Amino acid sequence: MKLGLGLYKHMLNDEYYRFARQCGCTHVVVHLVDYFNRGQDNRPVDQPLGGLGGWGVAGDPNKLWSYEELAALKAEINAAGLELEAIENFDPAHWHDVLLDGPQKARHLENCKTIIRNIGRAGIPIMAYNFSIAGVAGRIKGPWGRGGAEVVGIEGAENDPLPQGMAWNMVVDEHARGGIVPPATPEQLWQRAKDFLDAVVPVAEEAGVTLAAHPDDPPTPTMRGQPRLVHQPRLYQKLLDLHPSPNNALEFCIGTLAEMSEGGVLEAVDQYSKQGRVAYVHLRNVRGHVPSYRETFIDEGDLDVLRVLRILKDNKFDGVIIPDHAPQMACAAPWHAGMAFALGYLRAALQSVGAAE
Ligand SMILES: [Mn+2]
Repeated sequence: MKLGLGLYKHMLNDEYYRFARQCGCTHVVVHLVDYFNRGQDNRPVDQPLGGLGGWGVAGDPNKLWSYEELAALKAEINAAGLELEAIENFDPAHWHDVLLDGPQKARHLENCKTIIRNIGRAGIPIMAYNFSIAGVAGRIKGPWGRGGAEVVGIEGAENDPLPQGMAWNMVVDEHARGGIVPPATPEQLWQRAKDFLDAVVPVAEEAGVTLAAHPDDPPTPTMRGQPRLVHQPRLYQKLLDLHPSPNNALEFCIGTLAEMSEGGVLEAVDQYSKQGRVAYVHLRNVRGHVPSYRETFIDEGDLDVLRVLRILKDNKFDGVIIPDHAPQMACAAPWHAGMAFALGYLRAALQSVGAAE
């Protein structure tokens, strides 16, 4: 297995690439969406949080990620001695009506296809997405970690309705004139996911790109009054079964699986890695589960990380693992310290199960 680091858009520079290499990473996963763009209460010092107004303002709806910029990014990362494994998340500006079943749906499906083609042409193997109306919302943060480290968690779902002009916990229309996004039924949400996969899986196959789905984080059955797609481990299977193609795969977030209320996280790791449908892994630890949990340092919490790695190894997963989130540590560089701690632990753990590369 390979060790990687996820980098937010503002981290795409040589200093962060060197930091990743120094921590033992061979790969990076890149976020091209600027989650922090003009965010009211969301600062770029940690994983994005935000309040009811969301993380920030989504990107330019008319400017898709071009082949040229993706190829240049890959070249820059390769020059730093790293591989670019995946682009994580579409920009809600480019595909919100795929999620909302809105009036621009046909155009937004074409946007997704164009981006997938550009990613494939640039030689980037994976496009990861999170098919979620409300997105990563409703989380709280406090000094609840070991030694008072700042961590995120939840206390119940945030079901204040999603206002018009928001999707995926970002602002997609700053001029929306009030009202709420009508709540979908779970059946409607699954139909939207099927419409999406029907449209993009053939394009991904042709482009040599693996599509990788993140589960809903936090995995509450609803968020902002909207249903969630993958909020129990078994629902990942339903998503895979919508399309048998190996290009329909998973951005396998084991921390989120551990937060799910039905449990069975180790069985889920076995079930999905055995099918060869895990594109890459988010690995972090957590204490508790929906409706109340806290993220923790990777060496504590409810999840037996060494057992997870042994299962992945036994099932011949040889892709990339990234730490996903880490607690903020008390020093001048809280994000770096948290990630370095998690990566050091993961590197030792991979060596101890005989799966380091
Ligand atoms: Mn994750």
